[in-house]
Amino acid sequence: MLFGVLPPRQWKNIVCSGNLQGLFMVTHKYTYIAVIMGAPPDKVVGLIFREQLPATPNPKENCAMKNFGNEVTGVLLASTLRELDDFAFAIRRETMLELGHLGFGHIGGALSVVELLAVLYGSAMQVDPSNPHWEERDWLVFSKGHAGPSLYAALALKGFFPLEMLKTLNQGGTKLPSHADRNLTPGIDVSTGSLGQGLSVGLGLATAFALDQKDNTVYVVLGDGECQEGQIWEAVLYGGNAKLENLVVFIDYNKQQLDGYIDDINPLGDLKAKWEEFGWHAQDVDGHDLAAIAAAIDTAKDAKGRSSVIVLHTIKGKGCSFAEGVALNHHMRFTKEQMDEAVAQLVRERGADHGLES
Ligand SMILES: Cc1ncc(C[n+]2csc(CCOP(=O)(O)OP(=O)(O)O)c2C)c(N)n1
Ligand SMILES: [Mg+2]
Repeated sequence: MLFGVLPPRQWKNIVCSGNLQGLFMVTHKYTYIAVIMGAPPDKVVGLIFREQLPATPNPKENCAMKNFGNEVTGVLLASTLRELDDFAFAIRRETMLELGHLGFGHIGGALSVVELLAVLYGSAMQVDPSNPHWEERDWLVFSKGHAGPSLYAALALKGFFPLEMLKTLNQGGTKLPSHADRNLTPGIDVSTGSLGQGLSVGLGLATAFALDQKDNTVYVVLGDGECQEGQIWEAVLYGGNAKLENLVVFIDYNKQQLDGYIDDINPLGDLKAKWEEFGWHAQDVDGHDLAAIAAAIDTAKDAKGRSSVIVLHTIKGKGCSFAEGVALNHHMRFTKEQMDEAVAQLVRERGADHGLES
């Protein structure tokens, strides 16, 4: 734990005037607890830096932030984080109920990206649920389209369509097919499911927005198994050279693909180092840490002159008792009772985490 004096900075999400000073402590590689003088301490939970602090800052130096050459670019409020936490919980719960209603589906890969979806639709993305084709919106290319169920849950909770519709998942005449389809579902920008293509689509979109001098940001979500596709690496080469500041790519590095563990089939190794080698601004992040994801997106958007990738270290099947930690959890069959029990367990564990009675 490290304390120091925080010099005045540009704050994005907090109103303050005069010479702002505060105390900070380093508790995590990416997330920093701060007490801002004059602001209720429980309101500020994190500061967002342009670059991360050194892994082991010297506590003997009573150092100000500037000693690390870091620039604070934003403040994460407790209320924002609480909202994101509630949103992530709701997305996970609705995804499980949605799949439980159907009795089978891509549960593993849907649940590993829940926190990412919560940050994207809860704070990062500019979208208008009442006008899905709003011209100024940010675009999401959900390249691992088989994880559609959690994206549908996020879109429904955000208000793009009624929650009731989730019960029609993958059934005849539905607007919510197994894989994402832009012609059917409000809020889906690009049809996906044929793995390997989404990064190329995202690069094309980002290039077009840049040429048109538009402010839209393009987000792309790739699977780790998907990164074994040849087309991905052709696109990584182009993306490194194209230096698209309006593009943020995520890799859901859940270490599992369709039929087993990545390391047993075709290891990907250090993805951050590989993309960096191709010229990208790259970050490794805990993909279930909401504050870390939010901070990483902020840092990515501030990375000048480079396209950005965020490698999310995640757990396939996260939060579902019969799927998490299971080798073959890519596509599973389950009974409604099994899923109801798993949802009940999820609710109990959340209660325990929050110090509530179950
Ligand atoms: C081009 C192509 N080949 C094969 C498939 C079948 N397929 C669907 S999901 C999947 C595994 C994807 O693994 P990963 O990218 O790690 O996604 P996760 O399920 O872990 O999210 C495969 C091979 C496909 N959809 N597209
Ligand atoms: Mg995977």
